[in-house]
This record gives sequence, structure tokens and C-alpha cells, in this order.
Amino acid sequence: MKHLTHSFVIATSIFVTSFAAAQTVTISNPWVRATVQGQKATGAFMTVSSKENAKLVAASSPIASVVEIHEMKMDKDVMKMAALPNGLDLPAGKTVELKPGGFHIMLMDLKMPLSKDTTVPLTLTFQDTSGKKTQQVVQVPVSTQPPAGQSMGAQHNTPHSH
Ligand SMILES: [Cu+2]
Repeated sequence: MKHLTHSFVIATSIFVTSFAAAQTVTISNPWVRATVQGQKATGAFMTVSSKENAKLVAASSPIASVVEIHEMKMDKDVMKMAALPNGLDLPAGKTVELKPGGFHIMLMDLKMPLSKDTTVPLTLTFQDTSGKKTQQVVQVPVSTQPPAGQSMGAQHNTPHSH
């Protein structure tokens, strides 16, 4: 695992902590799709918002040899995905969703299967408009589906009845 030079990065390594106020970029509802034995690639998803204009320029994880920031989109009725050559734009104050069928972090050449209910460390590198880079480590839960609260309206306390 990559050595982190700034201690504050380590302090925020537990995802969605109260230390988040000290940093520009907030990550919520991270998850990575579980894999089966022999599967070599999967996607990680999350909601990202930045107080200032920034970019997600790189990602890495000890469990994958190659990690890329991908976009999935329709091209003549065919779903295609490709790495974003300049990273993912995070406009100030805007919420950017990485979700199945859209932006995602692609974990490739997996070194082990990812089983449900474990977590995977993911180091995200952000770059501000001056070119300064900061890293944030997120402990991403492995799941077979998006976490509750992923979609916008789900945060309301709606009474649930059958
Ligand atoms: Cu992809």
C-alpha cells in the first residue's frame, strides 16, 4: 500500500468521519461491487462533492493492479466505457455521482475476489485549480447493490408500510 505523507489523510481514512469539515472534498455512500472467484475487474461508486473546483485525477488500491476513472455512456445503442483522460471534473458545490451506468472507478487486474461485507481501501487523488494534489483514503464497503440512501429522496424519513 502506498505510503501516505500527510497525517491528516490517515485521520480521515475512516469513510465519512467528522474530520471531513477540514477537507475540500466530501465522499459519501461509497461501495464497490462484489466479485466472484476468477473475476478480474469491478467498479467502485460513490457520491463526491467539492467545496472548490477540483478534479479526481487518480485512484489506487492495494487489491487491484490497475485503477482507472471511467465513464460509461451510450454510443449508437452500445454501452461503452472509457477512461477519462483528464480526470473527473468536480465543480464547486456540485454533487457528482459515480454510479453504475455512469462515472465509476474501475478496479482491474484484481488480486483477490471481493466478498460482500468486507471493505476495500481506495486512495483517491484530487487536484485543485492551482495543480496541488491531495489524497484521501476511503474504506469502501463491498456490496452487491448500492447502499441505502444512495438515491436522493431516500434520505427523507418516509414511513414505510406494507
Ligand atoms: Cu469501467
